[in-house]
Amino acid sequence: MKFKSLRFSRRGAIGILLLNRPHKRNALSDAMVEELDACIAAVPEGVRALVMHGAGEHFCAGLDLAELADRSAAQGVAHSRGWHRIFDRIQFGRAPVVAVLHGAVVGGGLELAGCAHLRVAENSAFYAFPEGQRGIFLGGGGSVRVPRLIGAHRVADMMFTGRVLSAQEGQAAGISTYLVGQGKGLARGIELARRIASNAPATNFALMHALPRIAELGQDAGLLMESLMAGIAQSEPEAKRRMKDFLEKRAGKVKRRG
Ligand code: 1HE
Repeated sequence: MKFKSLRFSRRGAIGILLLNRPHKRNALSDAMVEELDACIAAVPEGVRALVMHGAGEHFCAGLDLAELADRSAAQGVAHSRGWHRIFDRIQFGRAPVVAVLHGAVVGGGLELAGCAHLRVAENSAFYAFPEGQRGIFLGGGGSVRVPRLIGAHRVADMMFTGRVLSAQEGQAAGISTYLVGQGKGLARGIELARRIASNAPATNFALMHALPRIAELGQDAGLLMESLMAGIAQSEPEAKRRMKDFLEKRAGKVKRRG
């Protein structure tokens, strides 16, 4: 796959997607967002997990402000809906995504990171929604996805006051679930993606597609959907094989850490 602002490479079952516009701090131009869409659509069949990271000093500086030209309200809505469609395809695609975050993860960059299924942050990462200071609003799904990670009150604080969260604050708030040293993020991201890729496909499907929906449902409907998903997953031959492996002492136990 050849792109101008992205690079896609493959390591076995892992696909590695690099935001590759470092001279503009990986700011998301319309062309780059279209390329993201094309890249996700063309992920080869054998790729079972993706790692997304950014070239240069930063993960992503958000919307390319040079393109925020004279849009009418209707054009603004259409533009935002375009991002929603594409970011939804990342979140609800075929392969889970591990985002590796470093440097600026701001505006649309944080919205993009919010589409991923796991976030690994290097200690250089920082998070902000400068939209609040630029006189605009979130438009790439950030007001839906990021409050689910850190709460609407923290998103509002970041936008009202221009507050910037450090990597440590982002970890404590729930943006990342892994925090690693400078330059260690990609290796950790690939290691986690390999573990994800080794899961039964039905498990990864359930985690990507059922769990976020169940979490939004009321208890009755949620429990029913959980039962449906549980029934489907456990009836797969792969699940039966994995359970038999455990019972016949061929599979690893859960071990205490450290
Ligand atoms: C950009 C962008 C951008 C950098 N659009 N060109 N996002 C923001 O408001 C964040 C704006 N960017 C920054 O605050 C800083 O650039 C960074 C903290 C990300 C990086 O700082 P630094 O010192 O490493 O780089 P720089 O010198 O500021 O930028 C290098 C170049 O990238 C420079 O261009 P040059 O031609 O002068 O070399 C910058 O203009 C360019 N650049 N960020 C365009 N964002 C769907 S709604 C989503 C709404 C949003 O995302 S709003 C938040 C936008």
